[in-house]
Amino acid sequence: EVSPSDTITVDETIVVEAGDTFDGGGKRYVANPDTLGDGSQSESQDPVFRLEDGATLKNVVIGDPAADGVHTYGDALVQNVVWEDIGEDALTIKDDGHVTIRGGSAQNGDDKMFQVNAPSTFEILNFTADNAGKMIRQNGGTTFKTSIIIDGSVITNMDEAIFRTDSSSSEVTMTNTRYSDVGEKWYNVDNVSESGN
Ligand code: DGU
Ligand code: CA
Ligand code: CA
Ligand code: CA
Repeated sequence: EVSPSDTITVDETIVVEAGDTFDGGGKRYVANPDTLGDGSQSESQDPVFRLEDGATLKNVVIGDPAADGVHTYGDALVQNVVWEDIGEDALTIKDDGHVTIRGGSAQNGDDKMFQVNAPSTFEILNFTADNAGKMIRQNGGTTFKTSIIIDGSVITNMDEAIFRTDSSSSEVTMTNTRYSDVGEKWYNVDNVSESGN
């Protein structure tokens, strides 16, 4: 891996407007801890990137501190994004949509990596996930349906699970993925389909 030589401190959330693409060119973006957040478990932090409906975020390294990571509002593509040290969480689905993460990696989350707060299809393709409490958490107590698709990924060192939900309608399909030390793997997930793992 080549470490980015350019690091950009983000003072105010970078908004990628509907349908637009933000290409970071491999540069590292870090949160200003005084304005966005210090990457702790505080729930009052702002995201580094906010993706409006149809936005694409690509070729970005999110460094430490990562505050509240990336928030999506609608459909989004997150391609070749690396979280070097997850903040409160790495990415949150804030509004209904089809969110795709393609390539990239995330590591070192104290609790959640991906937080699902709205009905969605969430595809995670060719991704590397290491060291967190859980990789994906549907917001506690919610009963909407989310469909998780994981393919071609490598998942290691989750204390609790790959996916945890409280919703009996949510589902996960995982294919062609290597995993180890992922706790219960599926925590309260009623609908699981797996092959080639
Ligand atoms: O118990 O605190 O949704 O980070 C509820 C949790 C939850 C948060 C939040 C988030 O509300 O984790 O998006
Ligand atoms: Ca949280
Ligand atoms: Ca961390
Ligand atoms: Ca959060």
